Amino acid sequence: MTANTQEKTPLTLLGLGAMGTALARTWLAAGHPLTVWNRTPGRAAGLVGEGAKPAGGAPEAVAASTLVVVCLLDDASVGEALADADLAGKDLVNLTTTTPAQARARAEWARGRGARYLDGGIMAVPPMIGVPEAGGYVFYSGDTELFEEHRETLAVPAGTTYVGEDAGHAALHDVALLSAMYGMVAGATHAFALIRKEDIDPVAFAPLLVDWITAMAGPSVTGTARKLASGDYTRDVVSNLAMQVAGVPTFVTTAEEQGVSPELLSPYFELMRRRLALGSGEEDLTGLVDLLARGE
Ligand code: FVH
Repeated sequence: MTANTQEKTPLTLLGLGAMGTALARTWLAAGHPLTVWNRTPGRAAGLVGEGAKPAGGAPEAVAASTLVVVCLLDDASVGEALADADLAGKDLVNLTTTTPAQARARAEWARGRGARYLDGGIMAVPPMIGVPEAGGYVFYSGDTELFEEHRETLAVPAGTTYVGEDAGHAALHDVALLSAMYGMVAGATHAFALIRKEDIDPVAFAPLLVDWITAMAGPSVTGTARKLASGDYTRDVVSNLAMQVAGVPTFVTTAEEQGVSPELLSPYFELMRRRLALGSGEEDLTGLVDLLARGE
């Protein structure tokens, strides 16, 4: 241990998977007295060597500290793990990835058992935990007072970004950002497939792809946000929808020529065509947000 444990908030951590173990190490290194529990007991062994106190069961682990952090596989495992624990007077922080509705239901469930509740969505992978320069952080939402009281402790493994009282909003931010990531990765997957059978080195191609995605991401995301906020989708349009839809056959035909399935891009092109059919040719791609959200 590297710091004076007497000044640090004691806490309990349930779940010693890849993420739970990474979290635990940072609190131990920062000098927090830490009680740990994992369904499969063997996973606590290394952490006990680093100063963690193992609990015989989840109820015992919960009883050990006021601040209880949970990082389990999914919402069902949280319910199972805490089924027999006395949560009265506890500050429950749930870092398990869930849906917004599951987070709201879990907040109600915790409040009904006498606990304050904070939900978290981790925007990091385990190697980024405890490495501030890696840029990882956690979205938090739910009980503001709980967040403020434990802010310093929660900031030990990664940065903190509080997004409001609604317990579902941390999960919503988390899933929204990860969804955007999958869209980006899907685009890169298609791009690599296009060059796959050619004499093009994917390693040389990669920085071209990264630079292009990076250059496009900022203006595209910020521009869409501004247009959504103003309600005017035709202002400051750089590449209008009519021009972009006219280019769709080039993308589809190139995929055919390269023997690549267009299945990742086709749904997006279909949305573009539907928006154009509504008479939105002078807009950019912002209107597709409404097509998705309203199902027009
Ligand atoms: N690892 C990652 O890259 C991502 C980064 C972003 C956030 N996620 C979420 O974090 C939660 C935990 O993820 P993890 O990486 O620690 O996951 P695993 O290594 O698979 O460990 C799962 C732990 O959950 C325990 N567990 C599973 N089912 C139950 C149950 N019914 N009752 C009690 N515990 C359960 C499991 O225990 P065991 O299998 O060792 O007995 C592990 O401790 C997760 O929501 C990610 O989406 C990680």
